[in-house]
Amino acid sequence: MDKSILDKRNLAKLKALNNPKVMQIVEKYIKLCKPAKVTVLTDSKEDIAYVRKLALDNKEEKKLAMKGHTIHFDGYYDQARDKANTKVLISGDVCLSKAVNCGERESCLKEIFEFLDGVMKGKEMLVRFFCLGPINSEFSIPSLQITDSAYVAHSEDLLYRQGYEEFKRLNGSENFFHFVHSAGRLENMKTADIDKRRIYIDLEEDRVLSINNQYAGNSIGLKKLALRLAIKKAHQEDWLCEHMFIMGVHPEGKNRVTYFTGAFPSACGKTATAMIPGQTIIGDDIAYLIADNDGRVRAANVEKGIFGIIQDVNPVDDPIIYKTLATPRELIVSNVLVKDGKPYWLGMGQELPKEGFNFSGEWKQGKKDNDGNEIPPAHKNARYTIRINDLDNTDPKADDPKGVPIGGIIYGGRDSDTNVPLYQSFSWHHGVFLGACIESETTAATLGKEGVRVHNPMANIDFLVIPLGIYIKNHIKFGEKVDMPPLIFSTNYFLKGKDGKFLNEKVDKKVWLMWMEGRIHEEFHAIETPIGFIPKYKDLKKLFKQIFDKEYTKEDYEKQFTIRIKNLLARFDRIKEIYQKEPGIPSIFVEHMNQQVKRLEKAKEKFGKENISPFEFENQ
Ligand code: SPV
Ligand code: MN
Repeated sequence: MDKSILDKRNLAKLKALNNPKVMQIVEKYIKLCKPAKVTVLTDSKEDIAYVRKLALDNKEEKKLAMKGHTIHFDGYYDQARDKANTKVLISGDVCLSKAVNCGERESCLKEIFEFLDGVMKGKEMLVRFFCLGPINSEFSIPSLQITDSAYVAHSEDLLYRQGYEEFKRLNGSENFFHFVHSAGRLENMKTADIDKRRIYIDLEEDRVLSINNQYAGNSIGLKKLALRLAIKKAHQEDWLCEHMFIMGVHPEGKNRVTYFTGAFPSACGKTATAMIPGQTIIGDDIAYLIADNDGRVRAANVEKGIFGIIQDVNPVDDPIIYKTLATPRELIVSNVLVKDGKPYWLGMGQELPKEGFNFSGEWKQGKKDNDGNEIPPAHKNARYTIRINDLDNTDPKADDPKGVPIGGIIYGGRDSDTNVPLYQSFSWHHGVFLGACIESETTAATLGKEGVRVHNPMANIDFLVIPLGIYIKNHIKFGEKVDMPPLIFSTNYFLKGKDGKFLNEKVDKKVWLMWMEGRIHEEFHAIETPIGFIPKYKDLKKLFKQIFDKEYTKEDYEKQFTIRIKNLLARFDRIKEIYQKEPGIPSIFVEHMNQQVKRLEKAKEKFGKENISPFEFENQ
């Protein structure tokens, strides 16, 4: 190895790990990417500070007026996850699933290795070590990140636990993930060759290769790229790897905490749920779930930070995050509007300047892009990156190596006209069915058109690397393995009335949460409907009064909880069609689908109408 590229000091840091595979990987990508210089980083404060400074020196980040705050811009066409160019590499013609975007391994590797060849010429390669999950625990997965982006490496310091020491604990084992990323050729610090953006998931080598991008959902190895590798690992080792938050729910006046996980498609209220006032947060995006020896499900946060959507974070709707973003600390914001060193975003609760600097460069109100579309002041998918323990509501068990026992699982979606705001599944199996039937309208978190209704089982479809049938089977088996499976609930915060207005206030989710928590402790009865158990009016009325001192009317309840048979049947028709094309769907799932449709048809016949009031089910 050329000593002017990898000097003695950096080499020594690698050697101290005593891990031949780490050495091989680093050497391989030095040879291929041809960086001018390689810097190996440990968990030391000095090394972490080095990365932070490098992001500024490289101009990948700029200081904002508030101490510790920096701004990063992704390119104009690099503002969200690129689903089309993210592929799971498959050898031969193994049939995965309609839902999984696959590429032929050999030709994809050939392509991306060509793109990677010399891509770091004149640049500095950073070699970093992190740990997915709490360190030194059952959940830990050591991960090696190689990148030429100091922004990526800096973000990972905020988002993941340090892992250099974890690699030492590996004792030379090859059991780790690795990620190679390059932002590619840069113009004004933006990726120039966006048309050559590729993210290839190579399950055979437990690695992901990602090139020509900067947006964190594409670039940061440990986030959505590791999620894909971990889904395969979980499948092989009989645990679950989910696109879920973890939170502690604390009902008022009761001396207890009940932990929940929740899976919501991107930009559908997942972080907002985990941040409901008065509760505690463990994680907002990715969870590992294991069945413990006491017959319980335990979950741990894979991350230690939040890469959250900044739109609509304001003192009224998100007071805790707003305060964190408005006080000095180390944090990164991306793709917002900057004027005089201050960041501005959509829905922040104040008027935005008419000009400044944003993801399109110098910006003035009315500026249009090349396609003639007006450029908003800040991108809808603009984000903030913070440490979770910088929030006032961090759960004391956030880093517990044992994780936390899970009492409930919530599946959410964005649905304007079909699902009631809240219901509970009849059983674990029915709950798996419910999660596997999530349908949601697309958002700005992925490239492409917004507002299109798509099927998104367990909100995890974008990240699946195993056939959907196997994934569902794993969920079914997982619940059978434990004595006390969590109760499974469904929420929909986006139901609209005939006038097109939302039927619920944003804050109502706190009431739903307290009802779910109470159900786990057998404090509420419920009404049986064809889709599952829904809350009784009297219980919600009490909760609204207790929590918000608000009169919750019968009319509101009835509008929200009417069972919309026609829309539900249409929805299950759509989903049935998707599953009919999927190989290997477990028979128990098909059975649930058939029973579900039958129950809806029976109710339609019995009540002789398409929209049935919850009171009718209560009185039957
Ligand atoms: C999501 O889109 O689900 C996110 C952000 O959590 S990203 O990192 O882009 O996946
Ligand atoms: Mn996510």
